[in-house]
Amino acid sequence: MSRRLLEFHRSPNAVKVRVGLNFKGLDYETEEMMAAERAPMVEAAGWPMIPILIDGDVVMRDSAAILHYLEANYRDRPSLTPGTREDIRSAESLLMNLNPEILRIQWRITPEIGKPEDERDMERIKVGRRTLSDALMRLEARLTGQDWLVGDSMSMYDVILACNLLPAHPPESFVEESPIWRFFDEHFRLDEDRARVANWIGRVIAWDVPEGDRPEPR
Ligand SMILES: N[C@@H](CCC(=O)N[C@@H](CS)C(=O)NCC(=O)O)C(=O)O
Repeated sequence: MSRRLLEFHRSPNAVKVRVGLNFKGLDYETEEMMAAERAPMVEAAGWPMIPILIDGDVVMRDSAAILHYLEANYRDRPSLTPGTREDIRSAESLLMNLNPEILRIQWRITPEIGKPEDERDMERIKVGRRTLSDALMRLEARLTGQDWLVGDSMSMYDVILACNLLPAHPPESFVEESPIWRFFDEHFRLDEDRARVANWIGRVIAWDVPEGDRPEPR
């Protein structure tokens, strides 16, 4: 059975899906899409965005929906679903609180990324970084006594939130390959201020590597 992931390789939403597939040990091929040519995405899934997963006859779009799809349909594989209803609720409410703030900060600084360095509004960038660091204070505290958001193993909520926070702890290969990720590396890396959050992001993206280099699922 063929499984294909249409993606922009360095998109955090694509990372979420690769982490999910890798964690579950599901084989897949990736196809890099081009921002200037959206027809293949629209043809495959009826919208012009990645990630799109084509799993045999099933087509899924939207990273969180894809993770839910994998969880609901590959239950004999290692699980990314928290073990209790309380943990699911607690993780969902954490995401509901943090995600809008992360997105707001991202949107505020996005226009600066494309500008030549000497035209960037450095004050806006600094405020963005500080606001992000402040927004992560409680998460930093939560991760003090535990490795994962809820329970004692990685869940899809770790995958979603950690990948949304990739600008705070950018993967080295992304930084080497892309000016956008160099921007985040230079201005948004929070490894010192929010060390536990940074380490936790690292634990999640440790799954975005070739088979053989991955951790053991728990
Ligand atoms: N909610 C969607 C958002 C998908 C999304 O925003 N994808 C971006 C890449 S991260 C995209 O394809 N944007 C179109 C573009 O960059 O031109 C998801 O989680 O998958």
